[in-house]
Amino acid sequence: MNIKLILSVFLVGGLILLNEQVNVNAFPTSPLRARQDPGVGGTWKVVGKSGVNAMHAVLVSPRKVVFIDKLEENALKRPDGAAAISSEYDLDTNEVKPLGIYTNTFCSAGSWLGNGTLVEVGGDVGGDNYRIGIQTLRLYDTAVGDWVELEGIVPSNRWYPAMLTLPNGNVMVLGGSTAGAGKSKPEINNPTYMIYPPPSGTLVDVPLDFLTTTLPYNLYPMVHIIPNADGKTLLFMFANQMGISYDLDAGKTVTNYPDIPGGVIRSYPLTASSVMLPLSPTDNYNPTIMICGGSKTFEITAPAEASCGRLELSTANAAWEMDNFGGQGRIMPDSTILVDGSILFVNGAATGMAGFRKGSGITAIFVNEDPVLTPFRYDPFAKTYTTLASSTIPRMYHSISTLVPDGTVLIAGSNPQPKVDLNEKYPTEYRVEIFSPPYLFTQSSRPVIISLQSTQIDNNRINVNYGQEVTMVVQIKSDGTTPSLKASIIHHGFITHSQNFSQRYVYLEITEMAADPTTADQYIVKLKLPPNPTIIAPGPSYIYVFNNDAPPQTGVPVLLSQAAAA
Ligand SMILES: *[C@@H]1O[C@H](CO)[C@@H](O)[C@H](O)[C@H]1NC(C)=O
Ligand SMILES: *[C@@H]1O[C@H](CO)[C@@H](O)[C@H](O)[C@H]1NC(C)=O
Ligand SMILES: [Cu+2]
Repeated sequence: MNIKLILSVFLVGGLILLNEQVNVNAFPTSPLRARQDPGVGGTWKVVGKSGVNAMHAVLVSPRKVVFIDKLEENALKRPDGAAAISSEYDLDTNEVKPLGIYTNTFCSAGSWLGNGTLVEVGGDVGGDNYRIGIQTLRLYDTAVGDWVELEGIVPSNRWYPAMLTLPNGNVMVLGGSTAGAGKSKPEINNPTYMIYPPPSGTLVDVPLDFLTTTLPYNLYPMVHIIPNADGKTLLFMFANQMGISYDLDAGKTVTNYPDIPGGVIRSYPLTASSVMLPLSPTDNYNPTIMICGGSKTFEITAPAEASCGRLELSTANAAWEMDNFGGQGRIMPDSTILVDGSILFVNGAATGMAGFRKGSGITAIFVNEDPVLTPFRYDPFAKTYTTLASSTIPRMYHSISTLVPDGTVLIAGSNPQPKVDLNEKYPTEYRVEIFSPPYLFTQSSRPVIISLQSTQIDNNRINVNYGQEVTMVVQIKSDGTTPSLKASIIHHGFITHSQNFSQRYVYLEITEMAADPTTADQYIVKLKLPPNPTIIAPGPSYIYVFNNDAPPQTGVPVLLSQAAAA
């Protein structure tokens, strides 16, 4: 089953056909139709400065992104005068303000709790004006707008851990090492996971053998929830070249998938990126994982591999389907799911591995070289890559990319330096860029979402529940063609080191669409939210409707939860 079709509703001469179940065979093209304007590759614009290096990034509200760096001497200062290592970027003013982190966040991780609070865990040893952060857990509430640090509460050292939001709204922290390293080894491996808030009341580490099997390439393991109808907590875990599905409640491996072919190492420091392709109700959320990039050899002169694998996680005896990653080898790519369900592959390097510069000045050796400046748009239905407009700024080790609810992509960071250095060939990069994908330049009219559940759209999250049918009022200025709407819900995730903890894209069924008799160019659209939290994590997400490929002016921030018992 490769073709995923979305329930669409068509307006025929002002008459409305509701609940039209589209027959796969009767529909001539995939929902991501061929682009009308092949000449347009999107546009790049430098919009501001990040204040701290954007090693980690998270969209905290529709117009604000929080960056987290490692301990280093950034020019941006905290109120106490010390160099800031976290900042909040305002997409309207393009200004940054320092945030209050006081422990070292060097190579940590984050994920949202189901209640809408962000959790960030781990780091490294302390130093000037910063305390040790390797056992720190940090909380960020959008309403407060700053960090609260719980120092020393994490039971073991976590450097390079992965995190994800569980279907019950807790977060899981897994793996990493107990001390910094180029690659992991048995003496510093941390083959355990912990859950926060702890179900037993006490934070404990639980053994996870997979993290021993995959040594030494098991740092920042890739982990995703596998959608299922039973509401089971099934994890897809992948490191090195191996993937399994794991039943977290039973504590056992369910499936040992075949190794990804080709001998390419996918985990840190030969960093690939993993992405769960868009899920759809039309095929019962049949999950496909895609892992792209990496390298065969732990050598700084080794070329990156032009290789991706796709695997259907719930299909019996599924085999990896390999492709050539659009013909461009990359380590450290970022994979950002765009509003129309296509994947933007951006950033990274064509040689070497993740890591810092050795030496300095004319003897400097960069362990990642040959920055890849050209992004690709991948169409997950047609399985094709399209070359987009290039940036001019190398984005290598410690860079990020995140979707913004207005349909653009914020791209920042790159700091293959042990500490801030503005004079090297690849300096600490503070410039923030906005990439506007081609879908912002189509002829189709961009929808303006006026309200959801009768609540006007602003920067506040609207509460919605699994399985709920919600009503949206949408304005679509007539562009001479019949609006053709699709809808989705996106969890934007927490981004670091080419991973995106809990990123998820799910198409929504449009159950009804009718012209609003009171207002011209306005429509009442009913959407059905996914049935259970294995399909998309509870917590903050954004709902989008798009007209052909044209994204809305902005997606709607929601907090997705289980309905409270009546
Ligand atoms: C969410 O839960 C965490 C952990 O129990 C708590 O610290 C936080 O205050 C809660 N957030 C909200 C918004 O209730
Ligand atoms: C998810 O993480 C990747 C990092 O590989 C990042 O590029 C992307 O922007 C994130 N996705 C969203 C929807 O923000
Ligand atoms: Cu790092």
